[in-house]
Amino acid sequence: MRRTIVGILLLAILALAGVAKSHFTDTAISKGNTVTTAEFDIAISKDGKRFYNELKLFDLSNLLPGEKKNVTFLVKNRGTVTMNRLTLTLNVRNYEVKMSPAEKAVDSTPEKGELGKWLVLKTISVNGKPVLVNKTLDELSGKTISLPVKLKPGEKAEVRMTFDLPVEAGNECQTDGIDVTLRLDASQ
Ligand SMILES: [Ca+2]
Ligand SMILES: [Ca+2]
Repeated sequence: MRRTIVGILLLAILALAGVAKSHFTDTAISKGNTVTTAEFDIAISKDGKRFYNELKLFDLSNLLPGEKKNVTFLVKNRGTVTMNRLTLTLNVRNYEVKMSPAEKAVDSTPEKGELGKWLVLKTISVNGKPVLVNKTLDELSGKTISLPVKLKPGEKAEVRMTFDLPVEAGNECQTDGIDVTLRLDASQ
C-alpha cells in the first residue's frame, strides 16, 4: 500500500516539472566551424605523369664490373606547405641469386650476398646539382642523405642516382642481388 503512494507522488512531481518547462525558448547555432592542419604529402614518379606514395623505381640486372648505371626519378610536393628539408634513406638487403661455379670457389657464404660490399652509389643529383656520396651500399644502408632541394607546393624535382660497380668487384659477387628500399622524408 505504501509503495503505491510513493509511486503516485513521483508521477505527480514529474508532471509538474514538465509543466514548468513549457515556456518560450530560442537557440542560436553555429555549425561548420573548422580548424584544419596543412597537408604534407610527398610523392614519387618514374615519368612525371603520375605520382605515387609507393612505387618501385628500378630494376638493374646483369650488371658487370666496370659498369655505371643511372636511376632517375621525380619527387613532388603534393601538399600545401613548402618542404624545406628532404632526405633519402637507403635500406639494403643482400642475397645470393645462385652460386655460380666461379663464385663457389671464392665465396664461402652461400646464404649471404656480397654485392652491397662492392656496389657504390657515386652521386645523387637533384635538378642537376650533384651531391658526392661515393660509398658502398652496405656502408649506406640505414643512413640518411640530405638532398639539396626545397619544394614549394606543387613543385617537382628530378633525382638521379649514379651507381658504379668497380672493376675490382670479383667473382664473389657474381649472380648476387640486392634489394634496396629508398625512403624519402620531407619536413617543414
Ligand atoms: Ca656469399
Ligand atoms: Ca656471392
